[in-house]
Amino acid sequence: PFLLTLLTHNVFIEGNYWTTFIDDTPELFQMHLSQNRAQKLLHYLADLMVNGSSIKGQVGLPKLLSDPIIPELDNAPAITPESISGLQGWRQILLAEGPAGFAKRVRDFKGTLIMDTTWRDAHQSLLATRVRTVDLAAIAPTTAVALNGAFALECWGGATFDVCMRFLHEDPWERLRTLRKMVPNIPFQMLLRGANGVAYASLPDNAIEHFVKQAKDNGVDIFRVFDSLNDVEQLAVGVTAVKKAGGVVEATVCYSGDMLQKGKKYNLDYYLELVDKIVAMGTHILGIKDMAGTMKPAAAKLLIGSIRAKHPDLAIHVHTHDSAGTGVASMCEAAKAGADVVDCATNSMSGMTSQPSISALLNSLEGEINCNLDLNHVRELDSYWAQIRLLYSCFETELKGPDPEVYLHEIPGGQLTNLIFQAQQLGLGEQWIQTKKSYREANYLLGDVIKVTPTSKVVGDLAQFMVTNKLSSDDVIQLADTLDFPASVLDFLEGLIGQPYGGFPEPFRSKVLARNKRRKLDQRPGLFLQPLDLEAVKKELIEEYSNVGLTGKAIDECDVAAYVMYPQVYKDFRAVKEKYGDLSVLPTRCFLAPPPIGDELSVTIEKGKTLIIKPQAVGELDAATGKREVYFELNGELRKVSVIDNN
Ligand code: 3PY
Ligand code: ZN
Repeated sequence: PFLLTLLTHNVFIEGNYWTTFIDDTPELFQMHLSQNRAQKLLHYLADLMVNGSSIKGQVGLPKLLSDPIIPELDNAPAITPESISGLQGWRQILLAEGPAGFAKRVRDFKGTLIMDTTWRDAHQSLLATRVRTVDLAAIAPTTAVALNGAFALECWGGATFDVCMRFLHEDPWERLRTLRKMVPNIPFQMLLRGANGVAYASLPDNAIEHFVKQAKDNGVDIFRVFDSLNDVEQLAVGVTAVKKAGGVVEATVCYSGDMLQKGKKYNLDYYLELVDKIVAMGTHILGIKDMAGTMKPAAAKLLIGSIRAKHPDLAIHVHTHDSAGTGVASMCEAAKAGADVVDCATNSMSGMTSQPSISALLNSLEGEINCNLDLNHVRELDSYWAQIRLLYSCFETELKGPDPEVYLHEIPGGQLTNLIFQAQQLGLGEQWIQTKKSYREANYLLGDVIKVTPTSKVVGDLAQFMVTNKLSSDDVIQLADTLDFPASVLDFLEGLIGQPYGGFPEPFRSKVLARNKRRKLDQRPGLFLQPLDLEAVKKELIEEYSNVGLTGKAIDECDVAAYVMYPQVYKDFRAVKEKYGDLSVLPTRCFLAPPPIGDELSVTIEKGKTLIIKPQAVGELDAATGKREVYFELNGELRKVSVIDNN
């Protein structure tokens, strides 16, 4: 096609060209780029029309068939770039006063601030993390105005980094930069898995520092850092990285189980001791992360009240999931006991495995505690998310109400949805009952561990292994030196995820490790990893990708960080981008579902360059090639794409 563009260009046709033609005629190159991009997008759409969606986890089609409508806010400043750039929110305080000053101002605020998790944890927990950047960016300016008084938007990290590249075929760094430009006034928070970054196992310390620096430089303000075993050594890796990058440190305690029950391993004394260690390490804000939603209202009152009494000047930020249906009550108690910030999600993206509803919380605290938000704006903003929930309905699980069994199985919100989804494909009957029972048993077999990514995956893998092989807890103990356990279980027992509180279960650990010829680490795994040669990685990526196609861009530090975190996922992401171009420009309804024949799509591939695409027809199957031709009108011209029919 490049040659064709060249040959049909006027200068060529007229015959007066010269050797520096391409340099002197950049619009030609540009024209070719656009045509190339358009062709790649048509290829994606044609594939979708012939073979259907290949996005993992998708069951059926979106329930919203039109593009979502952006709500108007009553009694609010007009939403223009100028008015948004003039907004004064908590981010302006952070920029003016720095992380320590910001934390002090948060602590001094008379009331309880809200962090909205809709852009990260809520869709991670309810919609398999599948919400795309276009749908976040479309509502970003309205959000900047509606939630101007919020402590932060949680919008990055956790599973979003991996899922962006792996399933949505988009660049997580680009997402961060796009949203940052649109929301200059509300701090952005990310979830960092301590020494694991946003991956599932420890990376060398210098890789974590490099990743965190890019995150800070590209738009993250506040870093919630946790370790999946509450291992302080592991936690410190993330905390040190955030301090070096100049971010706000929110070092976090993971809350597991129900501390009100007698005889529990994780009780009030355990948490208070851990908080003391975190305070000694130095944190701007303390995070309390109840990832399974097992912190009952009375526990929230006792825990937050006790920390507040011991550390009157410490800013405290509390996170929960609503799996048991008590999230609003727990966050109300946390607020009353002295929490400075609590987490909620927009109403249509709240409840069950997600965070509690923001309006439910504001209404519950009305007249008692000031949360610095306008209830009407919160309601108006939510009408967008009601549509988005329908748009992504094909990633919903069959969870219809609260699960009070969460106090027994203690499965974190996001994982609960995943496990239900898997069991759902088998009918959600006996399999699901067994999974929950085995998860509980697997936790005790492993020594009653804190369960959150990645330890929750270890427990989940062991539980599924038990269900599949019909093993009871006793069987696992008896057969420990003969069974082929999942790799994640071996990694955990070796010490590759860190050191659990109270030690590893014995003799179970020794038996399993001996059979598998694995070491026993008793220090954090990062101490055994060589620093990564990041310059060499960059060179390798430049060599690999600098000549790839016309959709590529120069390799930068963000590419290096993405590759280091997820090497294969990054490579696959680049391959999909080479094949289809930048898919993030497609509206979600035709990213997930084939556009109907005769439909008209308007796709902006770059500023000022919009494609009008009309699918026209899908041709007959060519038995010899196994292909079909798909016809489109592109900006008024007929185009044809051949794709293999995989059906
Ligand atoms: C994550 O690590 O992605 C989590 O959401 C943990 O709760
Ligand atoms: Zn969470």
